[in-house]
Amino acid sequence: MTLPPSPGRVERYIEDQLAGGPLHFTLIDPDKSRGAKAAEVSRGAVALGSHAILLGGSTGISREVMGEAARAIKSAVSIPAIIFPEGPGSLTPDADAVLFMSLLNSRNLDLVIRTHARSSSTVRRMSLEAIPMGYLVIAPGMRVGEVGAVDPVPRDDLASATGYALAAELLGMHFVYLEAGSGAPSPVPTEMVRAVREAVRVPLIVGGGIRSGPDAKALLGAGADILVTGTITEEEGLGASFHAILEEVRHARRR
Ligand code: 1GP
Repeated sequence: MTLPPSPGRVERYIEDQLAGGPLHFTLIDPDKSRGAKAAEVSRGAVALGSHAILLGGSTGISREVMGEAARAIKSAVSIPAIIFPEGPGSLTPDADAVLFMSLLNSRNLDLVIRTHARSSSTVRRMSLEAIPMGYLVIAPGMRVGEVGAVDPVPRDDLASATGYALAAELLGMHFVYLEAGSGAPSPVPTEMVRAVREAVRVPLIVGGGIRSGPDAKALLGAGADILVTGTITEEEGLGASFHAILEEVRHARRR
């Protein structure tokens, strides 16, 4: 019998960091922030205490653009550059890992499992670390809700959210991501984060619509393990809101 592979280097880094409290990941869209710009944003994010860079966002990011961003980031900072994929076309061995994620509440089976079946051998051939993750879109869902053919979980349907999240854990996924959608007017409700946190054992990632220190504080207080922000740096750079969000994460890590 051959044992399944143990968690890879990036996953072990995340586990180690989580032992010290909650984390923050900075989402960069390599189509909007090409190589040097992606490196500059990463340097700033690291200086403020962000723990990893997620590369993704728009649709149709090419392997070349993704690779250029990953290489630039890796030469600028030592935190991992992780692909947050929107399809197999952007996979590159230049990144440290890929979130190998199933869009749990999509009506499109391609996004649940079929694309994974088609791209799994590429991931293995690239020796790209795959981090198994359940990705659950909560209303309003924004663009990912549309392009992902999602039946968004209603914001007050805690039972549905916990059901999906626990199913992901029982299927062997190592992380659950609650996504309100990039640019959502407000983040995933704190009551939902609290309910899911209580239901599952795996780390809980929360993103979409986090724009301020108070947003971050409320989600961390509800038990979010990892906060993801993207729009805030695209719109304001590493400004006051980004500082305030990272300050809340630092504060939670000191507790
Ligand atoms: C999107 O959850 C992330 O996948 C980040 O959302 O752009 O709203 O920060 P924002």
